[in-house]
Amino acid sequence: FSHPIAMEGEEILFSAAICGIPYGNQLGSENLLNYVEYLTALVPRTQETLLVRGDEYVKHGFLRQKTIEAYLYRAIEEDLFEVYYQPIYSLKEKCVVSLEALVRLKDEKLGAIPPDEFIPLAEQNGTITQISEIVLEECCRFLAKHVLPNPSLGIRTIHVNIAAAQCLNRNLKESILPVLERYHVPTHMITLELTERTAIEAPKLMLWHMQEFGKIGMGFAMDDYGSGNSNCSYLIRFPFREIKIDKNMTWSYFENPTAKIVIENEIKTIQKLGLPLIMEGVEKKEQSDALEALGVDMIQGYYYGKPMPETECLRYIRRMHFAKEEYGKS
Ligand code: G
Ligand code: MN
Repeated sequence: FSHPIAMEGEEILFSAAICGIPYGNQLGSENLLNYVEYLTALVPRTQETLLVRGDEYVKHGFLRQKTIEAYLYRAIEEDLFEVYYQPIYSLKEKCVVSLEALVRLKDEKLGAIPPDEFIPLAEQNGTITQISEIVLEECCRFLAKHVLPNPSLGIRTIHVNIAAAQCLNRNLKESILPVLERYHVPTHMITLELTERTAIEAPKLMLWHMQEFGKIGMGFAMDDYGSGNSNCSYLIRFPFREIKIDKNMTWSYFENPTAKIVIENEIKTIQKLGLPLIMEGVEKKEQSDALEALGVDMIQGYYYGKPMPETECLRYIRRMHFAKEEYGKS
């Protein structure tokens, strides 16, 4: 394998890995090949032949992944996902103006499965598309039942995350719009959140999607701004309607003097572009006050509320309005 093999005039280089699997028979023959894939993906591959050996820890990780994957399929089949809503607070209007829908998954035996664990798996095996459809449907039901009949709640839009796999589908709009229509939800009441990484996977198609959605009044927010690379090019290339600065950027703003300078400039750029800005991951009052002084429009983070089930979220918003009115009177 250390020399290229000539095939129809092309030189092809193969790499190989030898996997050492202690007690492989415990995994069952149907899992063995998957385990080899899992194992080799963990190690950076070079041209040289590698010996990859899985220990108990690696095997445990593999089996956990298998269990969660099986549960994902069951959760889709049996409608076991829950949608939580996290408030997005306007520092200018001093109230909650929108919500981000966040999918949650629990199991009696497995406990709460963190989204950081099941979302990447769902992205890998393609079930993310079905999960996103479930979340969108749930948001529309929530909007129709609680938000549309109660304008005094002040909720203008719900942010819904969309995945790269969905954006590769030219019929994205055709898969989203009928759901809104079924619940009589106006298009501006759903905002689609997209990470930098997603946007760049198929940039031409993404641009076209954004224009098509723009025509029907549906906007895109850039999610996790600052977590990918070549950030400012995204601002130039794509017509985002809103920018959400990643929570890690927010945290480094308050910890690292260099990050502070860089992020302050990013904020100014976004403001000059006239784009509304949401800072994520705000956990303390001092952070909220400092960002308010910088003219940041909106804040999302534990300080203004964790992701909550719908009833709790509605109660929370009403309590915030009540507190604001009481404060106004005094
Ligand atoms: O990538 P995205 O921004 O969509 O991720 C949102 C995730 O961040 C949610 O899972 C939510 O629970 C988490 N989150 C939101 N606000 C905070 C915060 O203030 N602190 C921490 N640690 N996590 C947060
Ligand atoms: Mn998001």
